[in-house]
Amino acid sequence: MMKYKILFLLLFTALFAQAQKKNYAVILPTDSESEIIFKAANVVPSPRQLRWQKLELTCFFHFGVNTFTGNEWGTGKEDPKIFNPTKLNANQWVKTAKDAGFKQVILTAKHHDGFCLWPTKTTEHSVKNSPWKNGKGDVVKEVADACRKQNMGFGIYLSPWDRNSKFYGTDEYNDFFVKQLTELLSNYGRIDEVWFDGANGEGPNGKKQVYDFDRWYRVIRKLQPAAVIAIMGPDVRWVGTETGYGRETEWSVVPADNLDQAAISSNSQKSINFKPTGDMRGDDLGSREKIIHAKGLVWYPAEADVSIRPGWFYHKDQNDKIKSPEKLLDIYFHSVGRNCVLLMNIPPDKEGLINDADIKVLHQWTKLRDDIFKNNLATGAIISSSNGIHGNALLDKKYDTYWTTKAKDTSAVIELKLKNKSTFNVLMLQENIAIGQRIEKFELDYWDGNDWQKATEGTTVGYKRLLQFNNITTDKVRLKILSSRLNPTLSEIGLYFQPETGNDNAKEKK
Ligand code: FUL
Repeated sequence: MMKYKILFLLLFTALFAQAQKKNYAVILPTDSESEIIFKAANVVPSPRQLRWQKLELTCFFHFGVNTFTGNEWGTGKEDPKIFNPTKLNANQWVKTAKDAGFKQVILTAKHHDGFCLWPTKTTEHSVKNSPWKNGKGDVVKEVADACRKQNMGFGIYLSPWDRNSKFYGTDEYNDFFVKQLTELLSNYGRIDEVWFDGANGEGPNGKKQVYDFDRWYRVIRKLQPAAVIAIMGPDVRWVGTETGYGRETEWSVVPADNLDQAAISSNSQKSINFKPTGDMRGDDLGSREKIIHAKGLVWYPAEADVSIRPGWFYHKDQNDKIKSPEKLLDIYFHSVGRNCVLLMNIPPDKEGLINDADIKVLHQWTKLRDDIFKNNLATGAIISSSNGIHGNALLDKKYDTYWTTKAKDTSAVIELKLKNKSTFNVLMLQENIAIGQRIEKFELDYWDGNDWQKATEGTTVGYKRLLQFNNITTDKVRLKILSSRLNPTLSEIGLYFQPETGNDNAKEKK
């Protein structure tokens, strides 16, 4: 009986500790360095951030008047009559994305030109004044419905910078923007991501607009509480380039010094709202050196955006400049494989279809990924780690179960005796970020018959880490976790073989 009481108490304490975890931490002036590191190791994603991170692959659709003018940034003076996709088929867009492994799409409901892809009540500058479907069409609805039908997430891009609205530059613009947001968040079912672009080309003598971000966030939280707010928003950070590459060391916990400390302390919510300020482009955002001087910490994970083409919008003369399948594979390794979510843009053409040239590349890219990741050569390995527990969780294909160390040790060695002698050149690791991001340094060694040799090494892991290295043939490897902010966790481990693709991937290999 006593045994059950203790078990119950332990379970209750564990659940309580879990429920206590937040996606931010307040740092007190009296906190020591080790207390700050402990706090950082216990910051976790909010449920909406965790759902988003698990998507790995998300897809952008840039579509609008620019598709018809050939511009990248419209002026806002375009005649709505130019918008006339003759074969628009949103099911084809979403199917193309789904077939390539994407889990969610984001549509440019309004780009900087202010042209709205839905028949909004807020402006005449929209599809309702275009010849497309005699002004009765609604691109947002067609894409939202296609996503629902094909079980894909759906998000919207609504550009804060609006070169058409007569309100831009006045207080009324915030009311106008809230009305647009309200329409989009009320009439199209579930919205999973709201993307606020930071771009503004007004220049020093242009219109000045103060965006009421706090109000916008409140509207989103009220109407679509599950949606993440990206870029100029509190949930998802812009990785800092538009190349699709994440940092070698990518921490999801970063300083949040612009947070209102008093508000956080009294905040009973599980996650907070804050506007990103400061430089998010540096090489190092979350190392010990960065966080020990912080006043607050926040879970703020990176999204790596990139276009499959040179431009964000479709231009016919770029049909032969689509990134190669090998380049896209390299991007995959350095975005998803570096603790980021990839947001890849595939712009529909003037007819309103994803072009065959893009589809062809996407098929080849998907095949390259499948060929590598279909066969985990660690499957069936015998796992041992002297100071670790739940080793079997590493190969059970379940993200939520995880290996960790017994007495909260911050280093460990995990040995894998492979089922067969195998040749591999890719390592995959996944930390259980629902517990926190902790691993700071690791190394993979292999047994060459006489001794241990280093295969590769890395710093952060996070949701997913992929490392490529030269071919290794062995039946025994060991993963050394050399440094961690608290007891490390690992959900999954994988060893894969990447066949030579004849590209210059090798230079990325270690
Ligand atoms: C940028 C914009 O200016 C581009 O046109 C594009 O939408 C990209 C995703 O973000 O800031």
